[in-house]
Amino acid sequence: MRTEIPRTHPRYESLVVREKLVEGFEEGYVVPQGLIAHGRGECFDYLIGENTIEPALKAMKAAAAALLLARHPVISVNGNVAALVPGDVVKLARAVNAKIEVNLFYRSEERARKIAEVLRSHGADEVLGVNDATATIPELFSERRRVSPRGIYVADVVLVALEDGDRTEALRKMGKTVIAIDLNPLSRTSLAASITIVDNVVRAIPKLVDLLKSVRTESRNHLEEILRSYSNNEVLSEVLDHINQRLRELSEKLRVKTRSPGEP
Ligand code: PTJ
Repeated sequence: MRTEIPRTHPRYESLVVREKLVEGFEEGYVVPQGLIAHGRGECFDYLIGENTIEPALKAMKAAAAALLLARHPVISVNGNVAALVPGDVVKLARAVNAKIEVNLFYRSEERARKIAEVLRSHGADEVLGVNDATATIPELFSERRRVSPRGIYVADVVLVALEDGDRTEALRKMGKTVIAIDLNPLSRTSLAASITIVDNVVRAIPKLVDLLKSVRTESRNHLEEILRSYSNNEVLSEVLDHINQRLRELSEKLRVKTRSPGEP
């Protein structure tokens, strides 16, 4: 870590996460826009309470079922994800036999290579999307359209984090199940994905790996039932209800504190 953060600092965890992104930026694989995106995420994390909330757990269960039932699952990795959770991405890929593919909004071959190196240094055997991003997602005009013909292009289930709405919509149009991890329940990605986990990627991926240990023992029929009964809109509504209720409670607490003792 470039800056030593005192362990006693009340926001130690959050500051360590920031440092990881700054390191990735200095090493040239996180883009400056990634730092801005993280700040946006932090703001939503404050609103949900910096915890994995019940609707996120519901979405994770559906995500675990979708990944276990998939024939060609792929985990898509960008600069921020590589900086924050490289080891957990490798663990998740192993747990569900998924391929890992680098896919970038601000694509350069040098960044893609660096991200693949980071993932390999955390144990990935194979990383797609570097030198082989020769297939194209139809109706998508950003650099994210470039994908591997052995990876995202043929995947039936794609897990994305800190994603943009355009690609999520384009992947859905291709008939794929998209699992998104996004702290903003109102983003186009969150609204367009098949399953949205509204949680910080640093909590969500390790929790998903953990959850898979129990979900993987379920029968195929039961996994299919989990997916059939899942409603992403319902889960997103529950996230908004959670934020709404939390803000009301916080506001009430402040009101109580400001009342003088004799006041009704
Ligand atoms: O590495 P590249 O070139 O692919 O670029 C990556 C970024 C993140 C810059 C690019 O995908 C981008 O611009 O993303 P957006 O459109 O800013 O969307 C990022 C979304 O992720 C926003 O909805 C944020 O609230 C959310 N977010 C930010 N940090 C986290 C997060 N969600 C989960 N965990 C986080 N730590």
